Amino acid sequence: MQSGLAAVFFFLLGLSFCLTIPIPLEDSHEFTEKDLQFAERYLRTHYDLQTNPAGIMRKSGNTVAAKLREMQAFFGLEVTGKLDEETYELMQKPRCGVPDVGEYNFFPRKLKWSKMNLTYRIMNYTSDLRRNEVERAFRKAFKVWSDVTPLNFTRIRSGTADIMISFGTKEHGDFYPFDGPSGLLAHAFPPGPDYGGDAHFDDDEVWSDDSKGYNLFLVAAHEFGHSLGLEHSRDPGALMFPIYTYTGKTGFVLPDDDVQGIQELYGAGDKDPNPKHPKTPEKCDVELSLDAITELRGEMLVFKDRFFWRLHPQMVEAELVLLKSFWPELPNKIDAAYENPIKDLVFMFKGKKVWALNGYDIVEDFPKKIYEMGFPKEMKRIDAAVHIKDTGKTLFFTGNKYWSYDEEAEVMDEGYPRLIEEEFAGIGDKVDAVYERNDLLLHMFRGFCTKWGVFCTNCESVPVLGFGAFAASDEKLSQVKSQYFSLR
Ligand SMILES: *[C@@H]1O[C@H](CO)[C@@H](O)[C@H](O)[C@H]1NC(C)=O
Ligand SMILES: *[C@@H]1O[C@H](CO)[C@@H](O)[C@H](O)[C@H]1NC(C)=O
Ligand SMILES: *[C@@H]1O[C@H](CO)[C@@H](O)[C@H](O)[C@H]1NC(C)=O
Ligand SMILES: [Ca+2]
Ligand SMILES: [Ca+2]
Ligand SMILES: [Ca+2]
Ligand SMILES: [Zn+2]
Ligand SMILES: [Zn+2]
Repeated sequence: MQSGLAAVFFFLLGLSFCLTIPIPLEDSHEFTEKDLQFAERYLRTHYDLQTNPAGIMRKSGNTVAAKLREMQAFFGLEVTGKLDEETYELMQKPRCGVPDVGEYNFFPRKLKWSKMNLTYRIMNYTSDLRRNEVERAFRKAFKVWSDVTPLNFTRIRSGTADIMISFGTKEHGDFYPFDGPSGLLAHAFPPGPDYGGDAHFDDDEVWSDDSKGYNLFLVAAHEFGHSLGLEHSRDPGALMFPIYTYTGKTGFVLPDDDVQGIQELYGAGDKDPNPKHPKTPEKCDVELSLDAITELRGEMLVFKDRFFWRLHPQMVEAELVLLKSFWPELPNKIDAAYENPIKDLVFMFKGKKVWALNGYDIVEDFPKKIYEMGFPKEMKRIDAAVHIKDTGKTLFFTGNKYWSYDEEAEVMDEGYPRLIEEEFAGIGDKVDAVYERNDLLLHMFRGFCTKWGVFCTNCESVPVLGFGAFAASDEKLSQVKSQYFSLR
């Protein structure tokens, strides 16, 4: 008995010198001690990683691995249970301080207010914005939720409100301290008495009413979702997704996933001014059509509305992310995209504009107008684009025609545009998206692309045209075509 206690005591003593629990690592990556401590803290804050001695004694590595797996599953990453570059990158993104695992939400699930008239009070302000800007941001944020529910929010200036709002830094009165600039942005408590419903904002952030720093309205709208009883969503398009993405200055519309969530708790209101709530695309939706496809440094990106799927060559599952989370300056939806691997650039098209991207960065002098590439001035948009590595040409599809662009000379080839129907008989007279795959075929998409093997294992792709055929005679071209069309 005595010695048992002593053992525990010494174990605890040992603990205080051993700051980091072993974190399983992906072999090829190197992390510093500081990185590992950061990762551990992240898992403790957001995934209820327990650092109690009993847990460590029994299965230290397992617990961390399990939490890593939980996190990777939440964000749709490859689930390895090991810390890899991608997982670590995600940990560093600015986010909400509320944990992602429901059971750890300090409280039981499905908490909600039992009344529809709720009050809020702004206890103090940030110096980053004028007072009326702060008030407007909060009013707008509450309206996001009252528009789709019977809830009413009334601001009071004294006394105790249901939702008390304050700005604080580091330790600020609860046991969930903030962390200085970036990292945790804010947190809020689910419905209940006292702290219940309250929302705290980290005043070490720079708050704004536009794209600078963090947009107070967007973060507040998310936090008030917690104040009303919502948990984090795995849907990267949802407002309740835990990671911050600036989605543009005007026209915020609450995504469908959040509407479903809040209406499950409070029902629908009768005054929704904008009943069109964007849905997040699903890759196996039988009615899915695509906006654009391109490669980017060995990954394939498949664009649809505000999103794209990332497909790593070694990964089974495609990861869905918001376009704005990668390229905040790009529009919310694009028409066409292609990669020029020699220049290490991806070109994206929307309307009459084209952007050149080097990784995350927009190349200087872009966006440009597409007529600067040689398209007629009156052309309104490009439907699809693909770069053929073998020939150095890029094909642009627009309406029922296509063009060939010489990447090296940076001019349009003579003799174009030609009719799509003439050269690619059978595909129809319009193309949504096209890409060249390692199988040396152009894959072209039009309308619903329900049969695409890269996405759904029970689907098959529709390969069209051998790429070598571009340099070959017309005779060869038609051979290759008929061969592949017969597969459909
Ligand atoms: C809620 O407040 C509104 C006015 O702010 C009032 O008309 C309504 O009766 C109140 N509802 C309840 C249930 O108290
Ligand atoms: C919300 O407020 C409006 C206007 O003040 C009122 O008509 C409505 O009854 C209120 N809703 C509830 C549920 O109290
Ligand atoms: C705002 O109020 C909170 C809670 O009362 C407090 O912790 C914090 O220091 C205050 N912040 C400012 C900027 O006054
Ligand atoms: Ca912070
Ligand atoms: Ca409260
Ligand atoms: Ca398109
Ligand atoms: Zn949150
Ligand atoms: Zn707090």
